[in-house]
Parts: sequence; C-alpha cells; structure tokens
Amino acid sequence: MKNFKRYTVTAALPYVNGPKHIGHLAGAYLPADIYVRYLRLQKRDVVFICGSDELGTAITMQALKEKISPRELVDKYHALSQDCFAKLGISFDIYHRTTEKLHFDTAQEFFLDFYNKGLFEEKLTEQYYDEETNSFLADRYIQGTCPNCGSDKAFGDQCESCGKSLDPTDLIHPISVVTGNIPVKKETKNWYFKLGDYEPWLTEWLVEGKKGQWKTNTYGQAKSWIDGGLQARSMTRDGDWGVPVPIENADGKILYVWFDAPIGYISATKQWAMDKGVSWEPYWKDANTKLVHFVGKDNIVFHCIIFPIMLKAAGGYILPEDVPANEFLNLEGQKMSTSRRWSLDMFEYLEALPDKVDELRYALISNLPENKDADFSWKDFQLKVNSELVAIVGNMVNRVFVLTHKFYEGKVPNAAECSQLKEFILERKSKVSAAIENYSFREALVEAILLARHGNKILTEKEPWKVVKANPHEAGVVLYDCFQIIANFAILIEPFLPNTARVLWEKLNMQCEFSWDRIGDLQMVPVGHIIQDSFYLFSKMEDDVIQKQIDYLYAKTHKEEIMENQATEKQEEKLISFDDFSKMDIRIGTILTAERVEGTDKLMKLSVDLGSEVRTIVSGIAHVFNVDDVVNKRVQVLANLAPRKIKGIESKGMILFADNVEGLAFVSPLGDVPNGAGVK
Ligand code: B3M
Ligand code: ZN
Repeated sequence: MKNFKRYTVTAALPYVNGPKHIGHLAGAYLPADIYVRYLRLQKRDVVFICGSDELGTAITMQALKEKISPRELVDKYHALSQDCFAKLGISFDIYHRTTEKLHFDTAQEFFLDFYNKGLFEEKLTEQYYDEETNSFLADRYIQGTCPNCGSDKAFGDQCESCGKSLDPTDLIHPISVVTGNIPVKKETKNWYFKLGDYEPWLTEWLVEGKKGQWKTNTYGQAKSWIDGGLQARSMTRDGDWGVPVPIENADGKILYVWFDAPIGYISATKQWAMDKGVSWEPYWKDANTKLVHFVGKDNIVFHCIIFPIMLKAAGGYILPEDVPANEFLNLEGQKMSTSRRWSLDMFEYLEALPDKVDELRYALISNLPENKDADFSWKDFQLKVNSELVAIVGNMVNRVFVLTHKFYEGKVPNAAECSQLKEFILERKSKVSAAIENYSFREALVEAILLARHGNKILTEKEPWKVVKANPHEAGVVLYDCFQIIANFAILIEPFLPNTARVLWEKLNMQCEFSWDRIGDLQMVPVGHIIQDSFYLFSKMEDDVIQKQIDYLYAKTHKEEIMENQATEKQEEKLISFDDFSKMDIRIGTILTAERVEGTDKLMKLSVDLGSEVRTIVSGIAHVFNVDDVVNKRVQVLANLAPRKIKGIESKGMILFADNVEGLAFVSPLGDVPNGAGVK
C-alpha cells in the first residue's frame, strides 16, 4: 500500500435543514472521526474537513415550513449541528459553512473556469413557473398526483409514496407548494455539464482502477451509473438562495447545490489553512496526499463521479483515493424518518444522557452499517453498555485499582517484563491498524476490546487477591502487567472512545503523550507510581432509564399518526379502479329450484332464472336457509364469475348476499325488475 505523506479527510457536509440524527453519525461522521484520530495518533499530517451545507432547496423548503428566513434557519441548525458534533467528540479541524464568502468565491472560480474551458452546454427547457411569486419552481416545490401510484402528495422529483423518480412535468394536476397556484410552463436557460465527455476517463480511473479496492457497495453503485451512460447535467438553477452564476446574462441563476457543496471541502480547507498559517494547496494538489471522502450511501454518485469529474476538469487536483460509504442505520427496526419523527436526534440523545457519549459511540461503532443496513435499539444499547463496557472494560480497571489500594498503598507494584503480554498487545495493535485502514471499524473495535478482556482473564486466572498473602511479589507482578494493559488500552481505544482514554490517563495520574508508536511498551506505568482512587469507568444502564427513552421515541412519533397512515394505506390497498368494477357482470334473477347437496352442511344447489337462461349455481347457504325459504326469492347474481366445480356440480356464477347478524340476508331488487336486468 502506498505510504502517503498527508491526508485530507472529509465527511459529507450535512444539510442544515433540521437536527441530524444518530443515523447520520453512524453513516459518515463517526467512522471518519475514528479514522482521523487514528492517523493523528500515528503523527500523520491530516486535516479533517466538514461544515454545513447551507444552500439549495432542502434549506428554502424547510424555512418555508418553519416560517422563518433561510438565513435564520441555517444559523439555527448550523449552531446546533456544530455543538452536537463537538459534544460527541467528532474532532473536525474545521466546521465551515457554504454561506461564507470564501466559499462563494471558490465555487464561482470553478464555474468560471469550466465555462471558459467550454465544458458547459446552454440549454433551454420548459420549467414550471409560479406567476404570483414570479419565480421558477424547483422540483421539490411542485406537488401533484403521482402518475404511477395515484398519491396526491408526489413531488416534482420523486413520489415518496411509491418511490418513483419523476420529472415535474409527469405530475397530474401540479400545484405550487409556495402559493397553491397552478404553475405555468415557461422557458428557461441553464448550463449543463457534459459529463459524458468524461466517460472514457472514468472507466479507466474508476471502473478499472478501483475494482477490488473500494467497498463493493460504493464501487457497484458508481459503476452502474457509469454503465447507464452519463447525461449532461444542469449545474445551475433559477433561484436566489445560492451562489450566483458568475457570468453575464445570468440574473436570477444560482449554482446547483451539488455543484457548490463538494467545493465546500476545498473552501473549508482554505479557511483552515489560513487560520493556521499554512498553505491549503498541498492538501488538494500534492500527489502524496490521500484524499478520503466519508459519506452515506445516498451521496455515492456525487463523490465518486460528479466531484471527481469536476476535480479532473479543473486540473491539478488529486482525486479521492477512497469513498468509504456506509449503508443506513435503522431505529428499533424501522427506517429513520425526519418527517415521521422516527429518529433519535443527536441533540435529543445529548439532552437525555449528556455524560454517556462514549457509550453511544461504542454502541454505534459496534453496529456500524458498514456493509448492510444495521439497527439501533435501546435494548441493544443497554446490553452493550452493561455486558461489555461495564462488565468487561470497567470491571477490569476497577479491580486493578481496588487491589492496588488494598494491598499496595495505591502504588504500582513490582515489575516483570512479560514477553507473552507484549506479543499479545502488539498483535492487537497491528490488527486494529489493519482494520481501521480497511475502514472496518466494527472489527477494529472488537480487536481493541480484546485487550481489556485479556486483563480480566489474567486477573481471573491468577487471582492476585488470594496469592498476595503467601506471595506478595507474584501478585504484584500480575497487577503491574494489568497497569501496562490499561495504559496500552488507553491509547488503542482513543480513536473509538476518546473520553474513556482521557479518564484512564487521569486516573493513572499520568500525562499521556498519545502516540500509536507507544503501544507495546510494557513500562509505560512505572513501579512505585501513585495512582488515583479507585473508580468505575462506566455505570450500568438501568431498565427505567432505557424504558424512558423508548417511551419518548414512541410518544414523539405520534403513534396514532403512524396507525392512521397504516389504516389509509390498507384502505388504499383495497381500492379497485372503475375498470375493475365494470368488469363485473351483475344481474337480477329468480331462484326457481333448490336442493341440499348430499354430504355437506352448507351447500345448496340452485337453479336461477337469469332471463335469457337458467343457471345452476352452488351456494353456501344451507346452514342459514331451508329450501322453502329460498325458492322464488329474487337475487343478484355475479354472472361472469368463472365456472367452478363444487362437489362434482358445475356452478356458474355467484349469488350475492348481505352479511347480517343471523348470517346472511337476500339482496333483492325493489320494484318491478325483470330477470336478467344488469346491476351497475
Ligand atoms: N448535504 C447531502 C446530505 O446531507 C449533502 C451532502 C453534501 S456533501 C458535499 O446528505
Ligand atoms: Zn407514486
């Protein structure tokens, strides 16, 4: 594997259209943070870039909903996201914003460069326009009836009921979400990036170059896009909440949000470098820099195809070495959804359990949706905390501290170099490294925890609390080893559980120079060193605390709302079209004769006069009516039901009855209706 001199690591810039949930955390930010913390421990030159994606219709739509300006909206949620990420220990080097001037300038430079290079084609298309607000309507601003499923809440780009992607002009009865008016079609000009020109290059760089290197989900999605052929894509929009298109005669035109957002990584790097007094360019332009984009699976195409094409077109830029994309995290077995309020938002978690940050990190990392969707449940969270963090890690550390105070006056006892222990630690170190470098963070965490398990095992096997009376030296050696395990573990675990690592060093009463190189050192905690009082690293999550969270989630989601939706969905499933109805040939008839079918309780063989013919029909009514009750009754018959053989008798049609408490009631016509008359 190539050894890089420098690392530029990005995590998808979250839209600030609302609070972000733990699914976002597990999708991109937590894995990226582990990776970056690991690189920092290795003393690599790394910059970790993120920030708020503050432009585009995701923002303006939400502002409209919340009845505040886009500016107020982005200020509110930018602050919230930034605060939550900081509290959850996501260690960005910069958390920038795409509404900054530096970002506008950078994005415009890119656009102008492409424009001057002739990479765009200008196209006139018809788009919906709201005459009241005098503005073109972005796809999301048009709602109407879905041509596919008939839902009347479909958006111009997609129907959320059936999932079909749409073009605004596909909608039946379109209306403007802003005013409720029926929009008109108007011609508008936009600039389309000719992505197709880059197909041969993409085939070489990605399809051939990344095969077997990138995760299969990432590679597969990107490849199937390329295989499908790349159409020119509009990089501009009509609107005002965005970066203005920096050319003449482009009034009212802004850059498409997916054009400017990834450039946001670059503008953020520029700001960071400026603040630090270094040059930004090596982080984006030096071939010795490894560029890695952490994203969720819904962002794959933009990071694997469109942004790389932009970087290639700009020239002089490096390309992403990898795009480790995660799948989705479900919550209590259901897909997270902001609109249904089925989510665990970062701020909600932090409000409920502010001092349980590493517990959340642990539960999420051990369950990251790395290769397939995963599920977060509160019960599982409780189990992980109690049976792993408390029972394994916390217990091991506590026992070592308690015994040291009890038998050795709180001082680290006798030393003895143990080669087996060293080997075991070095093996963990290399396995954790390999797993992290392969973006297998779940596996890396398991490997790291093995070290704490090992400490427990030594204690249980060697029983120093028993040995100490007869042989205080031997018992001391065991504890000495355990202190080295704790110190090594504190470094090994830092990328995953940074708070835990810090607490361990504090309690060891040591200043740690965190460095990956030190892992394997069995003299980190010296003999005679005085430690702090014994303590519990983690505390048990009690049932009532967990239940409270579960109750909160259900209350928030408005149980009834979900049930209501399910009820209407069920009803919708039962609906038939008029065409279906008109296929039914229902006619009036009169029952002429009736006899019970031998050997059955329920069946009666009837002959029914349908005007032009007399039909034999077998009907399941013998348990309700006598033969005499039935003869001469006027009935409705479904005449074109496919004939069926029942007990050897061919039955042609079905007599309709109403369900009532007694069982069945005749549905006879009122008034003088001839046999054979149609019912519609
Ligand atoms: N804001 C989409 C998202 O939040 C988008 C990512 C931009 S990364 C350049 O999922
Ligand atoms: Zn639909």
